[in-house]
Amino acid sequence: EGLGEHRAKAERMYSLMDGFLKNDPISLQKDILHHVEYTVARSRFSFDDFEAYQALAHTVRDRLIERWHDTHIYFKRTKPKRLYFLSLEFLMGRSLSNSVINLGIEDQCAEALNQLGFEFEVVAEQEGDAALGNGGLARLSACQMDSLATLDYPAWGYGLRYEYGLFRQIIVDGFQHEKPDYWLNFGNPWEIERIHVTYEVKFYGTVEEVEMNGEKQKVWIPGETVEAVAYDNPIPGYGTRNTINLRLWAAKPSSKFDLEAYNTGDYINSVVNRQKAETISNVLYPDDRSHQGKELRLKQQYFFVSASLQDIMRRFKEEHTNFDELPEKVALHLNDTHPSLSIAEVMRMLVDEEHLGWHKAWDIVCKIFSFTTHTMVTDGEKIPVDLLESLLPRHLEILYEINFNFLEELKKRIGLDYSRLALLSIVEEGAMKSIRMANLAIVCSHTVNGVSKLHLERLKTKTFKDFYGLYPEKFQCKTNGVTQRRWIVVSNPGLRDLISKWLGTEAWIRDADLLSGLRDHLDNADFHLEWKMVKKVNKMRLAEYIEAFLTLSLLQVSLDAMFDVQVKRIHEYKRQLLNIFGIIHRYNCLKNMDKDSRRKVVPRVCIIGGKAAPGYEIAKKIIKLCHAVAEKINNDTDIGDLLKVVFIPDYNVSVAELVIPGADLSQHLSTAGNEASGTGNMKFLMNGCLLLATADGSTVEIIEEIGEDNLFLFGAKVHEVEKRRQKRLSNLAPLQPAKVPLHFARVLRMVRDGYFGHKDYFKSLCETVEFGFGNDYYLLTSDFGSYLEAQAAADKAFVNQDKWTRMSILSVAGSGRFSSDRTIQDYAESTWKINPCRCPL
Ligand code: B1H
Repeated sequence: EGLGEHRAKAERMYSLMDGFLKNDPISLQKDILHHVEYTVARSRFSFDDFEAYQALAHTVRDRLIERWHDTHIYFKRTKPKRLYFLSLEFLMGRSLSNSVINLGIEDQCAEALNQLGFEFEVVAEQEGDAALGNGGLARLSACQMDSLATLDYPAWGYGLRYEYGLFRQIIVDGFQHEKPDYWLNFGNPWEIERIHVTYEVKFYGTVEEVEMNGEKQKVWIPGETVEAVAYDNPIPGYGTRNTINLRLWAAKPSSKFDLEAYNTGDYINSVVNRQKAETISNVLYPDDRSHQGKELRLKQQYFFVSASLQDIMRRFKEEHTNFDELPEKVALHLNDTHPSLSIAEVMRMLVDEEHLGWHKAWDIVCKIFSFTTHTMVTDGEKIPVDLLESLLPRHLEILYEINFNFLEELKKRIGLDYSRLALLSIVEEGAMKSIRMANLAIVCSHTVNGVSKLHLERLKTKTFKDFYGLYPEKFQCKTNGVTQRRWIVVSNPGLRDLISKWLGTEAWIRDADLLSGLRDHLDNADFHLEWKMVKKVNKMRLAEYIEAFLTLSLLQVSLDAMFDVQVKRIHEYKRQLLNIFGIIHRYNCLKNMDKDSRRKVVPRVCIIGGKAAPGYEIAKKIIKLCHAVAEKINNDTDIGDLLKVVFIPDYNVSVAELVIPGADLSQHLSTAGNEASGTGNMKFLMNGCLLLATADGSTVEIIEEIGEDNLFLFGAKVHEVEKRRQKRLSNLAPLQPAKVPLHFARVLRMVRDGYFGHKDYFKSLCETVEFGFGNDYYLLTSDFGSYLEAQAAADKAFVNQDKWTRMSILSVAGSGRFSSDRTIQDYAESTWKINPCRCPL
């Protein structure tokens, strides 16, 4: 009876809806106008580009929700093993273009807008970036979500909904200033607030021992409760109905918050205190590659971990009764060490709340976690024990117990070798006792992934050498990749059309290996012509952008010049300083040339962009130096179009979408052995931009695909770096300035002596590469000569446009391996053991 009633109700409701939303231009127009009037609350007779964006975004959102519902109903019905991708950072950028492309409705949307008097590109430009992450690691998460959806994997992303994303960079007088990125200001149509999906997250308090069924049990009596509210972000796959979920948590004061204070009558203070809860998810930490051990950061991490795991466990318990099934149904992936408190939290849930007993719980935990590390350095994330003790006392006990058991096991294997035991221990003793998060993640995960072959090699032989000795089977390589949907289809429509035309298919958008088919046309003159035309149009777009924001300096750039680009976070190891020194050297050469020689020079536009962490002084000085050099060179009438220097402010995902397709040459200058992978190189490669790079990270594998002849390689190789550092230090005692190449010394002296002004300010920057001071840890001195040679080779190749175009075509043709689809499929098959689960149409 109950069932019959339910069915009748369902049928009546279904008949009220008229099927799925339609995607023809007229239906889209109706929906856009509907949203103009009822969502944006503007008149359909007068709305501007931004309001058109909002209305179209809601129109697209409705369609996303439809597929997203179907996908989840389908997952629920088929109960596949699910992957939970845990990351504190996702750098999603804009969503509109990506969504309409993945939904397959771009032409219809463009036409619909057109008939309403708007232009799709202009409307799409209205959207701000979602910048909930710092750099490569965070953008990688975003690319991987796109691949997970496209390949139909039953996956969820979990993250934090920061109210302030990565700071906006503004440049005043050549100096970086940080402005808050309050990105939710104008509403966010791409998220769905789930006010009923909330969990309590607890902090502080004490641990007590109680008797339960005659056994002693630990219970955590927390001191503070905060509520986590879910915000769901649909992630559509391309060429599939599957639309997966990225669930981001926001902190809200709990209804139970501070009950005490209410009762004692301190009403005002208790309301004020409630607000403190919200600060947890307020702001993203802006330090790429460094960890601070601050309480708020730890709170963020646990808040994220606790809410996600409660959600995951609730879903598991809805479908299953026995925790033995957990490893067959749940894969938890740790994106770097940032979410690795998850390990202690799962133990706590299974032992304290589900009463499984330590050994059984441990057995399960060891089967469900996988871990990817993104760093080359040994000195990873550490959490001071003091902080943990007060914030998460029960977790600290659990971590000690995990470590105790691990060390006991270890003693059986390696004996009482205390110095080795100390190195491997999860707990670091010493002045500041702390938990080594990487050690924790390695011990408890079934797989430890490196992000390039070179990175994995480094992990095995250096960073985690001792762990590799213990668990060789855990260590695997999953070379990073980027999604060709965003990095070609969205950002380079000209190239997309050209590729599809010459391959005779769009199948490469789901299968990037097909790009190799472009080699068949390597010698076709028409193909070359069209190829060059696409680049020219993209350069024009970029030139307009540069000229628009640099109107004050009236900078004009020539389209015949080589657009030479280095965009990425500013870091000493990425050696933007080497680039600037190279530019100064080029300037010196030009100044010394006669008219005749000048005519043969390839004009350059040197473009640099990137953010420095707010507390990273040297990185900030690099930005200032770049501006100081630009001012000198750009205003030297003697130089004219031959050399221009541009700093693009506020580099982010949407700026990258404009800059990368317009670049001829891109620079990836990290001292070999420092860039775990690098992913910018892959994006430039896919866009037919030639690389000038060191043999570091994933560049080594790019060389495997396209051959050394198709990029400009320079600098010390990984195995040479240590030697050179040693040599450099042995030079210290009797200083041997003669060893410094003349060109390098001259450039350095110009900066040092104030040729570009700000002599005092640049002093400490110069010292980083000087002997007796910073000792040039990143080897700019010894790589400078080789760098200049690579630059000369690039100039030479550019003169021969035929050759250049061939190299460019071969770059794109060889980029298939660097699709995140390949990475994700590899993870799915060998690490997560999940299968595609394709929602029927
Ligand atoms: C990478 C980070 C990172 N490695 C800490 N490590 C952060 C560390 O906010 N934090 O605390 C944020 C980011 N990011 C990068 O990951 C590597 O440097 C790149 O080489 C690599 O390509 C990228 C993706 O694997």
